[in-house]
Amino acid sequence: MTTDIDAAREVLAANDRGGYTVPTARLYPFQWNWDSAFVAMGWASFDAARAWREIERLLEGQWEDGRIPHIIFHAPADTYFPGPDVWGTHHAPPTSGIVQPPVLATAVRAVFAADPDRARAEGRTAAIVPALLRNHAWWHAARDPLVTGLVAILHPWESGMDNSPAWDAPLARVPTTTTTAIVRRDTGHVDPQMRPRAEDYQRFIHLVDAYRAAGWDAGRMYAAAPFRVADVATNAILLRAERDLLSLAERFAPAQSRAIDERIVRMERALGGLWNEARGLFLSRDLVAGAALDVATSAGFLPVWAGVGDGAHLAATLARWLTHARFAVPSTDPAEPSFEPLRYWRGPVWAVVNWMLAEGFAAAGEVASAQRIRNDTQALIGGAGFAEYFDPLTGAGAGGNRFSWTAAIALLLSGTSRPHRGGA
Ligand code: 9WN
Repeated sequence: MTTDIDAAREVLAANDRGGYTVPTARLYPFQWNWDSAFVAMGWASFDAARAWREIERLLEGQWEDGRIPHIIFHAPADTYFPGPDVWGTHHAPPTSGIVQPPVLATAVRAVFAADPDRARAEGRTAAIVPALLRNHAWWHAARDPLVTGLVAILHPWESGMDNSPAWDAPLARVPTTTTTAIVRRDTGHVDPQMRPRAEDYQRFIHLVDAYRAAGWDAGRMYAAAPFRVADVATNAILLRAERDLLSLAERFAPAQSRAIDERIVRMERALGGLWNEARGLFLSRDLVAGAALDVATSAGFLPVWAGVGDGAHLAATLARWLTHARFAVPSTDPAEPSFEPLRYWRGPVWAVVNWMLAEGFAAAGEVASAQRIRNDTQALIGGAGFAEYFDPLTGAGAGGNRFSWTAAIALLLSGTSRPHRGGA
């Protein structure tokens, strides 16, 4: 009989394209940055050697300047738009030119801990840590040039929460004109009602055109950006990744520990400053308008994953949200006018966000909230399979299916690990 664990492993195996895992067939036929970090942790629950390959293949896309792009186009596929020709980054292998939430250092630390072959774990980690150090240095230099303690995202895709209602106001400022012809493929694979709207795509591609025109140079992109936001999720994820990198650096690059520690102190203070008492939640900040983005989204809980914030207060806010939804954690507060239960990041539950929140609440001593989130995530996957995301009102699965990061989270939540396959 096939168990849920076997089924989750089979999803990863089916999406394996030779050392990297696509998020799902057809809809996302390349390697995505933050997907791969979660997926590596999933692989590590039963095949640590494969987990290391996932990370190393992602790092094949790292640029000289340290950035790790959000998509690595290892092999051609015509089922996704925008492809490498639109990005025009001239990197080998081809990549996009924007980034995604930096979960990678957290994943490396987790794989390092999970690998039963200690000599292999030591060797692989020692080789990877310099790349992580360069990547985090890039984040601070390129995206926080004024040393505020908060990094900026320059495109909604960089948040990984593409059409979050928190981006509505700053995105409205971005023109809908494009020099690139928009030929969407996503709406041929899944219900257009669930995807970002046509106007969102015009603005997304306007930004790609603008940054391509800036030669993908970090400084010119930052200066030219009509969309510049201190995303609470990206900052929480980077702060958490800095803590994980510090732990790795203490062993593998002790001379770097002090610089990482200084960044942590700066980020803790700045992230704490995004707290909004009225909402009982953290809010992202529009760096162009100089104003808080006053929309309650699940990103606003994520500082708990970075060890920042009052866990009890956040747990109370979550409990209030859940009086309007059956399943934790909706990506937008169901009481918000912009809440849409099935449209991508405007309401649906995403397993990766749930996992980070459950870990964060547990570490903050909010055990009941952590357990509620874990139970709901397992119930959603048990009921609807490894869907891309889930309706928080009905539990229905939506978007793509046989999704890698959902399978990876199922493995992490199952907490079981069977003997490793081993091998190098
Ligand atoms: C753009 C792959 C990615 C995720 C993102 C999710 C979606 C891409 C898209 O799919 O974004 O990067 O084309 O919609 O929003 O979080 O990494 O699963």
